[in-house]
Amino acid sequence: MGRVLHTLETARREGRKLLAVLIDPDFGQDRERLDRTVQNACMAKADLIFVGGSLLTSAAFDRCVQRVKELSDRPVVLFPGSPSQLSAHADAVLFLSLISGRNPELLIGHHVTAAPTVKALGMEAVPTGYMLVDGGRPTTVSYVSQTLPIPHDKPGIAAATALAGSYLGLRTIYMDTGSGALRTVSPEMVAAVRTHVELPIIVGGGIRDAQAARMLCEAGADVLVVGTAFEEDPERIFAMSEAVHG
Ligand code: 1GP
Repeated sequence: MGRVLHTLETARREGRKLLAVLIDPDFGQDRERLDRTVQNACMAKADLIFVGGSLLTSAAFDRCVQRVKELSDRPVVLFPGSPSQLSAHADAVLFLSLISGRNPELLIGHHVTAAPTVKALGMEAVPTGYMLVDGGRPTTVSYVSQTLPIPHDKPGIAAATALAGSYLGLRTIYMDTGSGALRTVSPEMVAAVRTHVELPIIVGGGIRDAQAARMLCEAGADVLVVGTAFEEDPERIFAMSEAVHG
């Protein structure tokens, strides 16, 4: 088993909560802010650094991953929006199947394109069931993926989808309302998924403060992913890390 999946499963077993700081590669164009975010993530003992986005508008993806890796003593994990978002500088890639959607390219198509490169790079692939949940407004991921998010108030659909993902052999479930969402996944939905699967549960989208982080952890999330809040203010990493780890 790879190091990142091992980290997730061990934390899940031991009841330790993890914080992942998400770096949008376009945001990485601002070198000073990127450096500060990664340095703060390390100082605050964030557990993982994710790099990726549903749409890239700059050509600096590989350079961004390289810079994050140079500065970070944390595992660097790709969270790719497309097969072009692979880099030899990362430690692992979330091998995402968008199981809440019915877009065949995002269920299995892109994976076929990406698999030989992942193998050639010798990179750990973490089999991940990605579930997009309505977060109050359309996000880049819902637009780009052309998929319908799971309704915010339907925890039963999320639980059934996650359970199907676990029967298919996926090793972790990522519930996301998308970057900059107005609402996070509800604690009720996280709790419903928690009762149906033993897998590590990753939750992201719209997490802006320590209180939201605590509620999601108490509901059963194992890993919280935060991007936008730290783009706005990299100093928030410290309070958020305390909330997740405390
Ligand atoms: C998006 O889960 C991530 O895919 C993080 O979302 O940018 O809203 O923190 P935010």
